[in-house]
Amino acid sequence: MRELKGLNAVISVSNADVILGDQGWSFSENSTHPQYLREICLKAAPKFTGRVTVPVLWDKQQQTIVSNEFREIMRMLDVEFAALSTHNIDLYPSNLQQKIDQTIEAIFAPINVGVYRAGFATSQADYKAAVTELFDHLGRWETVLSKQRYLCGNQLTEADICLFTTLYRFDSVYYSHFKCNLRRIVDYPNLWNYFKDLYQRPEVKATCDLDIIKRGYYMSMTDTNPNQIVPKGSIIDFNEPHGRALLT
Ligand SMILES: N[C@@H](CCC(=O)N[C@@H](CS)C(=O)NCC(=O)O)C(=O)O
Repeated sequence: MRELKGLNAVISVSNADVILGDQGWSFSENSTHPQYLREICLKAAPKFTGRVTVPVLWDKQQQTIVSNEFREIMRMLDVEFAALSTHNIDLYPSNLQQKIDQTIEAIFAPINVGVYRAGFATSQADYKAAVTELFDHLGRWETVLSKQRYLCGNQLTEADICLFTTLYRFDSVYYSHFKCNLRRIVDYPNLWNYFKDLYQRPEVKATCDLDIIKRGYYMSMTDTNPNQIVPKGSIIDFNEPHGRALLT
């Protein structure tokens, strides 16, 4: 969202280290702020003892956390920062707001969280329920995307950003590491072309790094992957033609 809205000069980014260690998220290559995200969170909430998660939107002037919730930060960058945006793009247009909210909600539990429910399941029944629901919902969006270019119609919206993040990791991480292996995204003609359509936007591509993603998952989760071996595949060409412009 930061790239799409052209907010790079307004909001800086500190990337956490790739591997999530015992002390939580760290910033070993950034000397401009504390080494651990927990220390940063404690500045905002000194009594906090809960999970420290990324992303965090930090207010440098007030020295506090604005938000640490994905969808809320996405909306803030899109709407609250609109006056500072250098790109003329609105991903939450007033005529589609209800549909966008419903779509984001509809994909969150079964898809965005569903892959984690499958991957972290500790019983066959929980795994089966999560995987069944996940692929059921992917199948539904496959049908929707056979008729329209984007999730909410013929323009890119916040809902597409939300689905993109899961689709990007799917074939290389969730399919094997999280056992979401009924199908790959490349096996769904519409989802796959839709994905490439989003990926091939320069602002989207600029934020993507599959090597970092793979190392992050396969090397951090040592209970499921104790030898920290990062698989070589999948061989995927995200730059293939997508043909989606025909739908608009
Ligand atoms: N409430 C947050 C949760 C974010 C979240 O779970 N982030 C993960 C990485 S994708 C994390 O930081 N996990 C660290 C941990 O669980 O220790 C949101 O939905 O935005």
